[in-house]
Amino acid sequence: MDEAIATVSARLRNASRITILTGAGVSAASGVPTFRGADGLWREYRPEELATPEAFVRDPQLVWEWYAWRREKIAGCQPNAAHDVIAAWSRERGARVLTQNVDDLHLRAGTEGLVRMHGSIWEISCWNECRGLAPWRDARVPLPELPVRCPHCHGLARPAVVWFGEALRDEDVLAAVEATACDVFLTVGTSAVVYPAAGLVQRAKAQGAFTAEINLEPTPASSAVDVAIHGPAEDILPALGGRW
Ligand code: BJW
Repeated sequence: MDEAIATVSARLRNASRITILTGAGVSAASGVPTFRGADGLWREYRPEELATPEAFVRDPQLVWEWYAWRREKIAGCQPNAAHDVIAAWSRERGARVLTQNVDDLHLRAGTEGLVRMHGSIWEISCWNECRGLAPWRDARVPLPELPVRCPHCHGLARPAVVWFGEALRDEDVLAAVEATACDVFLTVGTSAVVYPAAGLVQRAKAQGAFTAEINLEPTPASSAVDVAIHGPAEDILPALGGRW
């Protein structure tokens, strides 16, 4: 483990272009439930059964109750050491940060130029797109009414997040793909099963980047990266930065 940390640390020290892809594991130490861990379950549902447009059409009240529960949990969470190190690298090294997380903890830690590939749980948009796709921010906890209504057309509103089967915003995909042209690509705290995010590490490697994974356990990305470090992101990331 020490050798792997020293290797990645040296690569980071010498890199001009660093890109970091993050997933739910980065926020686990803050108390935000991950998706595919046992703590990701809400009532008897798996996230994959709720994070879809079909689930919302079937039962908007149920889906909104799940989001309201998550908003309450996240509102009580603070960024941890992993968010802090990543934020410092974005400011001091110009590292590009691509996150699949919707909790906004990277923003609260001060990350610059963040790409929120799956949107934000603190933003809402009109289900009928009555005024286009533009979301509005609503950080009220608890929300006064479920399901949430659009203030313009009074139809259903939805969380401004990307569900399975929905396209990511074009500008986010473009920014993420551009960021794969880098010297070091780190994939941190993600199970690496959800596309298009899961394909970015291979894209970076194909362009010559040094690639590394930080995760508690092996993932489908582990065999693709140059170095896989198995440990908590909130410990490993500070250890990497501490050697510069
Ligand atoms: C720690 C830790 C600690 C814990 N330290 N580590 C190509 C191939 C196959 C399928 C597809 C494909 N392209 C598209 C698809 C379909 C689909 C997909 O990927 N399916 C797969 C599951 C098979 N993708 C999509 O549908 C995407 N859309 C799309 O591609 O559209 C195309 C299109 C084009 C044009 C028109 C229409 C469509 C959209 C995907 C959206 C995903 N949305 C969600 C919900 C977001 C909203 C919300 O939060 O409610 O995003 S699903 C969920 O998974 C969420 C997450 O961001 C995402 C990834 O999860 P993540 O972050 O990896 O979390 P976990 O829980 O899985 O893993 C945590 C990890 O942390 C674990 O590994 C732990 O070990 C680790 N860990 N503690 C370090 N302390």
